Amino acid sequence: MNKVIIDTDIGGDIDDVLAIALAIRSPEIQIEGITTVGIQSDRRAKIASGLLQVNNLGHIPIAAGASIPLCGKWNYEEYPNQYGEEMKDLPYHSDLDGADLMIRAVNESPGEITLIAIGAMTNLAIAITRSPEFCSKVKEIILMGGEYNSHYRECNIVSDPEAADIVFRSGIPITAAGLEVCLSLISDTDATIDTLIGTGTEQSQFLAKLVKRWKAVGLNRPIIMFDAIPFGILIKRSMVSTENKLVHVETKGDHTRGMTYCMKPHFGEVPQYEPNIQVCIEVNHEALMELFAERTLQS
Ligand SMILES: [Ca+2]
Repeated sequence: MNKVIIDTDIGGDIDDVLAIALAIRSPEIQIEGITTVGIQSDRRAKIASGLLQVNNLGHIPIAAGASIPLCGKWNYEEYPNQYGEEMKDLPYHSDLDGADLMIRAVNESPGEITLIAIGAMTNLAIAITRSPEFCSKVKEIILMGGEYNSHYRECNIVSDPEAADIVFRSGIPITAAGLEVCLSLISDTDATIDTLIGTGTEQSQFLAKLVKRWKAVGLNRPIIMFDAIPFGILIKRSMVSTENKLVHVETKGDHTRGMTYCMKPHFGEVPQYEPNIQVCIEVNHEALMELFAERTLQS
């Protein structure tokens, strides 16, 4: 059993809520709390609350976390498009902010909590800087973010590069899934809505409504399940293969701010540096999407 805190920008892209639904339906995962990040983090918390309510999991604490990044302005803004007025009275049972909910969880279960980071890493960075013992008490971080074999400013990093930099330098064991291993995790949007409606559970009706709202904002692309990979890793680590790399987050460049930069030897020399991250280089997309369909769409 893996105890997790899920740190999410739920409500922007649709994969967060679908991936958290996968976690809820996975006996390998025990959710100890959910923290939200991004513009209108309180509305995001209410969307998470809606998902927990339809699963009778209203006791799990949710904290509305950082709504601005460390540098004070989002480089990338995405409002929670799946929020609806019917959610306005949904409760979430935590007075803590995102960082303090994480700190409390690792203090209560030192060495046991995996932090799943599927949004900008602002809450994580605040927890790391706020609590001196935090890093030594976290079991590991599994995150979706960055791009490790080409140059691209991936959303979760570019949203708050300073926060990602703090996380990548923290010394906490990190496994990262970059964009390059996510793009084959595709689910047709209309087929997903049809399947969810056909499944007929309270959760599937809730998810169908959210997918329809997301579709209405007009991204005009299929669902890409970026955020399912960290949960797939927890469910079955052999679903991915990884390589140890030293990765820096670029925080200053005119054109490169928010990129992840992998150090690598170019002349066959022995690297003189210590890796800080296990980077996913291959993911069993078929197995993960099968798991997603079985556990999230059809139950
Ligand atoms: Ca996300």
